[in-house]
Amino acid sequence: MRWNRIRLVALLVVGIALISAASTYFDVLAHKHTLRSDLVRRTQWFGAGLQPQIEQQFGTGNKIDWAGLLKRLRQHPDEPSLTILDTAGNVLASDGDTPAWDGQPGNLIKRTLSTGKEAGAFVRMPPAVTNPGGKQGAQEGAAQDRTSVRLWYEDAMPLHAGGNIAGALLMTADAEYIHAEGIDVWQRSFLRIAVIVVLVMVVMFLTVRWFVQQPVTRATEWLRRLRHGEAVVEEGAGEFDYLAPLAREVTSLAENLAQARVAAETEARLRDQAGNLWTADRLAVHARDRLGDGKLFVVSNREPYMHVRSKGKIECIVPPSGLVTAIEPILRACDGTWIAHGSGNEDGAFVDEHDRLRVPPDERRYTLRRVWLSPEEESGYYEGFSNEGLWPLCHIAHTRPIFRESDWSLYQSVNEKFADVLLEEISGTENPVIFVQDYHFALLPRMIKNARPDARVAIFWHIPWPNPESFSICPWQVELVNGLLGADVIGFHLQSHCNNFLETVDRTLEARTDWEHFSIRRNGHLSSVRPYPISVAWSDADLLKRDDDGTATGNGGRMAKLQLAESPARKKEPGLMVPDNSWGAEPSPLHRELRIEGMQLVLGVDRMDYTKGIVERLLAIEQLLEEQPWYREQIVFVQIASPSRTGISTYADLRVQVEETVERINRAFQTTLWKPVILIQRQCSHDEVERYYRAAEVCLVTSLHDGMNLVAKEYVAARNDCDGVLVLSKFAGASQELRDAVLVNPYDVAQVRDAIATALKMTPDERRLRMKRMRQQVKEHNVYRWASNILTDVCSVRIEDEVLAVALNRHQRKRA
Ligand code: ADQ
Repeated sequence: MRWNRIRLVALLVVGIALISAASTYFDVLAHKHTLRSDLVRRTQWFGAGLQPQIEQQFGTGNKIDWAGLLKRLRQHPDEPSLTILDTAGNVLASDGDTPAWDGQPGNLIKRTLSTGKEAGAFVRMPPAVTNPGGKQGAQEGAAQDRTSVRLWYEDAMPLHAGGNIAGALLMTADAEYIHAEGIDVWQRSFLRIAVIVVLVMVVMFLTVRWFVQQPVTRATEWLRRLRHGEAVVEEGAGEFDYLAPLAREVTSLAENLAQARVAAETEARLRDQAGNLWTADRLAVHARDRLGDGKLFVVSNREPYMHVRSKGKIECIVPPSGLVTAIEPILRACDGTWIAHGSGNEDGAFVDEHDRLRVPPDERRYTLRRVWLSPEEESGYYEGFSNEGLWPLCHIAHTRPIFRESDWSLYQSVNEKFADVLLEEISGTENPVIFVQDYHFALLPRMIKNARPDARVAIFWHIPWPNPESFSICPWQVELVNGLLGADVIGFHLQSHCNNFLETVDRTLEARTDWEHFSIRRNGHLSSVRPYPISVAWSDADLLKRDDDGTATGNGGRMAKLQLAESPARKKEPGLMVPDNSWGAEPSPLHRELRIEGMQLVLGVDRMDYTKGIVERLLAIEQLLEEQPWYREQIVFVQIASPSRTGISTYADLRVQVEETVERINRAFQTTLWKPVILIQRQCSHDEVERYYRAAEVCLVTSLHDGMNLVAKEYVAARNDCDGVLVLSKFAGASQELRDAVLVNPYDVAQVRDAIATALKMTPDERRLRMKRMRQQVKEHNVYRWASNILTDVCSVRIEDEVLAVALNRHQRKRA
């Protein structure tokens, strides 16, 4: 270390010296060059002025007083000394200082006399050894050190008489001052440049120290603490801010490390508990075990990563959907492929020539294959047949389904398009496992199975399956059911949906339904029909906590204080009886942000969809405020509604109806400081929605009909303080599992009104007990378990040997 420092200092010193010397050398050269040119020019001008006067003397033919002439011509001692020579090079006269010139014509003079052209040169000679023409010069020269050599500039100029060369004029200028000035420049420049270089080095040193060395030292310390589990990821991320790519890599490394630690701890704990809890990592291991060499292919309408341009910037976003949470760990584990509609406005720019890209963008663990749809296809297949036809057909919400021939034909052709893409993707894979999502692809399983009987196919139907009478109004029910029966596993949320499906099959086409094993055999192929209640993720960190320890994180600490506190609003109306339900006296940050401190937040989170019962819950809030006035200025209802299927008129009408109802309630009850309903109509981030879940005292899920409803489970999962009350529609699939919610019939407005009041009045103990039980349910039946159950079932499907042989044969023929 010490040696390194010495070497560094030595290097700096040598470097500074070399840079300064080189730079000064070039300065001196340039300066000398300028001085020399200047001297040459001045001497030549001087000679040019004298030449005619001297030539005139040659022309007179009289005896010339050369010494007198030279005296007249050279008036100042600084001017070059003059020597006049005849054509043989003999000195006729000389004036002033001359170098140690031996009186013989030098090369310069010879050249001028022979060519008749002016010539000049710098020479080094001792001063005035011989001064043939001038006494004064000879005396001064003798006084000097005769051995010292000086620099001179000599210039020989031809002299003419009668058109012939009559002699030459030699001018000799002392150029020694050029040498002296060079030394002077050396001294001044070297010092100046050395100081500049030192200053630059000091600035560089400080820059490196402040902006590289110190942050790197702090970041190293942070990484060390992270390795020992003493720091959190966010703490150190800022250290690398100014080195963006490195920052991303190190932060993602740190995140992976933190996740690996949590996963290891969780696994250890799970083993210890011998519990039946599922995590993303456990699902990944399970998937690898089950799939073996096989690969998983997922097909869905919505893609897991979307490239969109917003505010002039391209972003890669994850559309909010529970599906990505559930499916991604499996695809990551087996490097599978997800096939989906490329619906982002910049999606095309991020795929290769096969329309594929690796995702997640910063990890690239599996392949996303994008399928492009024309506006007509989107409108007919997605908005038309799927959302105006199948969606209302399967939801009993009393909205009439619309079936158009043109939509049906586009639904078929888009299913074929996806089938073609899927077949292309699985062409090199033996025994692929295919997991199809939802009602957009009812025909896909049959198409795949026909082409690749060796593929194992599962489809999950995310919405309810209605009773056979309701389903029978669809003109293409046979084709839809037949398409679904191409799958080996058909999944629904609830057992009742499975029952409805089996009954529908019984009444629609030729097939053998087995009610004991819940399977259907058609044309020799067997499909199992099973309930897989979908769920939400449960954070690994939360898995390690127990809800019964009484001091959970989040708002948990708040609860103890709540028992003693009395809401300020309650104090100001002593005449009105509000039961002591001990809701928060200490407002959450969100309460403060919304300026509703001291009030209870009632929340709804939905897509703006008529099946979600948004208008019905608004009516219940209206009734509550009307009939139980003490709740005025006590509660605020926040409805977060993300715009959905906006191109369909039923959805546009619903939006108007919701906005009008909100306006009516606000107009009727609002005061200067209080607005009873806040309507937020936009897609929020997952974190934002979670903040609302954590702050809301009551969450309303009043779907008229819902396959499952993830909002109900998300609310429960977010409440790690074990507080909050869920009011839940009994027509939502989630009500089968969350029995501790306050269950309601959403069509009965008075019942919903009373349920909200019950929730607001519920004692902390009861809230806690109910929430604890619901949390246990969601924790144990989380989305990883959902995915693992389906995967287990589809992977254990037996493909008959003959089927495999046929498929293999066909495959080999194709390859050949
Ligand atoms: P959806 O009808 O879309 O799903 P749901 O299960 O409630 O309904 O899921 C909605 C998701 O969107 C939730 O994760 C929720 O957090 C999110 N969300 C809603 N509004 C939002 C907003 N404004 N901003 C951000 N996120 C928002 C279909 C079926 C359901 C079934 C699911 C899963 O209709 O019955 O539960 O599939 O299978």
